[in-house]
Amino acid sequence: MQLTLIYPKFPFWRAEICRLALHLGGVPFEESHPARGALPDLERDGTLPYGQIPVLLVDGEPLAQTGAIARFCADLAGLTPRDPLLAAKVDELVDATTDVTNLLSPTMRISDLAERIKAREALVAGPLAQWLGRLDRAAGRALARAGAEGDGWLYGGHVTLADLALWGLLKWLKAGTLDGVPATLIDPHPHLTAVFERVAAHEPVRAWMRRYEG
Ligand SMILES: N[C@@H](CCC(=O)N[C@@H](CS)C(=O)NCC(=O)O)C(=O)O
Repeated sequence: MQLTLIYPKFPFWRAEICRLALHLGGVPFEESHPARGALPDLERDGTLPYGQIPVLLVDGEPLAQTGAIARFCADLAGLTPRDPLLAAKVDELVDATTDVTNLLSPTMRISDLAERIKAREALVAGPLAQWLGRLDRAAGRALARAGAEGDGWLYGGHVTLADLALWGLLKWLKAGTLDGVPATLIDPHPHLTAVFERVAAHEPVRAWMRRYEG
């Protein structure tokens, strides 16, 4: 099976969880890094069904939407829990990660710095704080249910898309590169912090991320 992930060479979580899942499972894939401004042309020629990225070409057939692509990659990689409920809980967390991202996405299009910061500060004080609380409680419940056997992973006792998606989202929020979003935002959330640190310390993930440092 020929797999080509279409996304810029940038470790944003939407693409990164797909790349990481394939990498962790030893599934070969290629990457195509579209130029800035190329999306309309790629939509016109049928490569991007909804005009958005990421898209995974599977033997030339475009698969869109982060959740669907990530689940497909995780299935190929053997990272999806066998228990259907746990597999669905993983999907749930990936979708929740998308919801949080969607809160911030409109602010990316605000060109005026002061306005962008104001919009993000309102999110940080309101909906973003509420969503981080929800994610922290969800992670806390999953970690408590997994117990010591879970080895610090949310579901199934091994790394899944749920851990990778949360880590990727938190890495973005903690980076200090989003004007108006303090890098300390996650500090009051112990379960999110635990998941973040568990993934960040996972050697195969560290090895993969070093590719962006060169
Ligand atoms: N619902 C899509 C949203 C993807 C999305 O918003 N991607 C951004 C880049 S991270 C994009 O394509 N933006 C350009 C646009 O929406 O026109 C998904 O879950 O994959």
